[in-house]
Amino acid sequence: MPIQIEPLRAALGARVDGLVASALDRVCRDSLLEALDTHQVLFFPELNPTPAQHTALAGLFGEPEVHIEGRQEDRATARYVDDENLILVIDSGRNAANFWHADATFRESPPGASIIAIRTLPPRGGDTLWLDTYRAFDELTPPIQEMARHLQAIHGHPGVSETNPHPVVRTHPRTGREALWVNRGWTTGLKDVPVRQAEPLLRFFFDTMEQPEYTCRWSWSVGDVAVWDNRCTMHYALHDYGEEYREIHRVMVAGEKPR
Ligand SMILES: O=C(O)CCC(=O)C(=O)O
Ligand SMILES: [Fe+2]
Repeated sequence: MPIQIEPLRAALGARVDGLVASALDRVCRDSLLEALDTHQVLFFPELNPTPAQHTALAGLFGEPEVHIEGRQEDRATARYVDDENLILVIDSGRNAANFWHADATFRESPPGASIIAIRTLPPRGGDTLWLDTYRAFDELTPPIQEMARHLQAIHGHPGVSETNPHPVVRTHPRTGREALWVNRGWTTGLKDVPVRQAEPLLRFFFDTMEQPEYTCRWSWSVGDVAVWDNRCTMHYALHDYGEEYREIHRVMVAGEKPR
């Protein structure tokens, strides 16, 4: 199946046309992975996958993982689309995700990619932003890059299941590129660095990362699908739609221990 890949007019991201959700077996997996490695986030307009097709699409990017809510308080009320708990329902009432983060970085091996389908949209608003964390690293001045390479960050949060240290600079296993890999959502400290030094350093990293120039933005139509590489991007779901309802379905695929 020939697919067309059109880069967005932004720092990262590409739109993929020509994919048919019912014929994923005919898709060239290598060309999709290559597109993800080049563009970091891919958008499939109005792909409208069924739950089985959603999981199958995710399977092209890695091994789908059973979805366990990070926050303990959310576990009892978590809703899944499928019996295997691979597809989590995320609604605007329980988790608006309007903060810069990569997914579940508090885990020892955080997910390698997330694949979401938008199912219900508010009448207006509800776009999502992604940010290029390779670029965030590349734009640091060399002595600061070198310092960052020596640091480990603590990822966790009161109420989430796990806390783990990860390198502040992560090397992508396929592209070999270095990304600045701390995020305001889950990074709480620096390993073996006193709070008084860690806090301003983390604030410096967050402030230098979170620049509009490093981002792309997607305005959703119902049925659109997005896939992002969790190793070299962060994202932010804009909550600019008040009390309106918004619902996405998410599959995550396994990643490795960051190095
Ligand atoms: O709702 C969105 O657009 C993205 C939410 C999010 O952070 C996620 O699914 O990981
Ligand atoms: Fe997220």
